[in-house]
Amino acid sequence: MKENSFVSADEIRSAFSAAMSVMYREEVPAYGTLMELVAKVNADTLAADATLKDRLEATDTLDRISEERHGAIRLGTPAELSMMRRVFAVMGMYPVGYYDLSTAGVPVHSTAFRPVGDAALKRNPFRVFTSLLRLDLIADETLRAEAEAILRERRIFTAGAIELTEKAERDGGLDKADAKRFVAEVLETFRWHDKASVSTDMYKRLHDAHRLVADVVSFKGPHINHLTPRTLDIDEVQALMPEYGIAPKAVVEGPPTRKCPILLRQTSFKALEEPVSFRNADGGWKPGSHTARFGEIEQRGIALTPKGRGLYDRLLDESRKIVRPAADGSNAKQYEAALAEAFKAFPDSWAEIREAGLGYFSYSLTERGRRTKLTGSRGLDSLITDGLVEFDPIVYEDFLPVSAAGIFQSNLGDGAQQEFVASPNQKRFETDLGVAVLNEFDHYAGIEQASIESCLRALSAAMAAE
Ligand code: OOG
Ligand code: NI
Repeated sequence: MKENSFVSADEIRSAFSAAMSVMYREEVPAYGTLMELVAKVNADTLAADATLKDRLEATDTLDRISEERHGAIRLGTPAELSMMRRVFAVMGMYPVGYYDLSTAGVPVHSTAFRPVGDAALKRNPFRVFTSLLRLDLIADETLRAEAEAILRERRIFTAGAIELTEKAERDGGLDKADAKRFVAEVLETFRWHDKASVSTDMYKRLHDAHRLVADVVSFKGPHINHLTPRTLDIDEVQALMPEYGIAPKAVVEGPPTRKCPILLRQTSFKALEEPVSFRNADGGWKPGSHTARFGEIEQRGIALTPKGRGLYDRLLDESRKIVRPAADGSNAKQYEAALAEAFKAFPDSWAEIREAGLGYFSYSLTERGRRTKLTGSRGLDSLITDGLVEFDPIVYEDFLPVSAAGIFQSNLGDGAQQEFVASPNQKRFETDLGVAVLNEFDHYAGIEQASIESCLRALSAAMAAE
């Protein structure tokens, strides 16, 4: 087969995220309502802020706004994780970052499968936050063995999905017809099953160990548990959710409201209680319910350097020492105030953030820069001072462990708070995954460096042409 008949990985990922969106809207109508609210708030925000609209147009991100930015799944076994990695690779999604959630009382560790590189992210940024259950954190050994046995029996990928993944690996891609079939087959893995694969009794025992254990072990597959569109004004969407008949979580996770957004802010509506039938010993079905699926929104800001991230972590920690957000929202106002107060120490202009080396920027030539010929070599700062080069923040494309824990917790119900011994185990995770995860900081530094080199090259090419 000729290589140029292959559909690009970016295109397969776009088709996949669009198909997931349609499926999830059908499965969870409240998610459709959230999407409508987000679209309205985004349109209002753009109409009121011409500068924001211009910058989004200039940095090529305006048409990405209404698309889903991420989803999440929870897997049960190392074999599922490593196969999932191969499936996502066909769509140009690679594991970036390691998140240990045991410290936050959730028995999983995670990575984000996402496109890497500026062009792929611009084409479609869809990512999947992927967690692997850690049965090693469950104390009850009998239950652990039973859960392992149940998970060992299930097959979360269709034969077609496996066959097409192997074909893509062998041939280096998929043609149009295969790509279409691939998306349809892979979608099956993420589908909701309203028939559990365990009895009510087993479900209860798993649930008592941890709600998340029940969510992973009781079903035929890792149903997508939320999708997340991007909003330009998360505070507004949070405030309007009740008017639209959806119940928001108590507080927005991440940094406070700022002029210059940093990292990631996210909130969700609480998971819905949905009807599920459980297996009877006599082969019949018994009605019950399960709570796992929700909708989320995110607002992304600039990717921070290790120095900036260190400052963020310290300030977040400080504010949480003063007020810990309660699940019922009773101290939400106090928490917001403490957070805003602590973050006064984080500069809030792009120029200051850049000068202090706290964030990553993408550099480009100004109109004047494009008409200018450079003689001799000049430093970046003086090119900026002279108005030849300008800079835009590079968007943070990853996740935050404290925020992820907050999202998990608000969707596990108030009684689910549980303590585990902190036990990050990135090595184990990578062994199960089959590869090492990529380092997010290297990625942003690479994009920044490439943009600087491209400016300098263009300026000296103009000089050489004279
Ligand atoms: C994943 C929660 C984490 C996020 O946006 O931080 C997450 C889950 O509930 O499975 O999606
Ligand atoms: Ni999420």
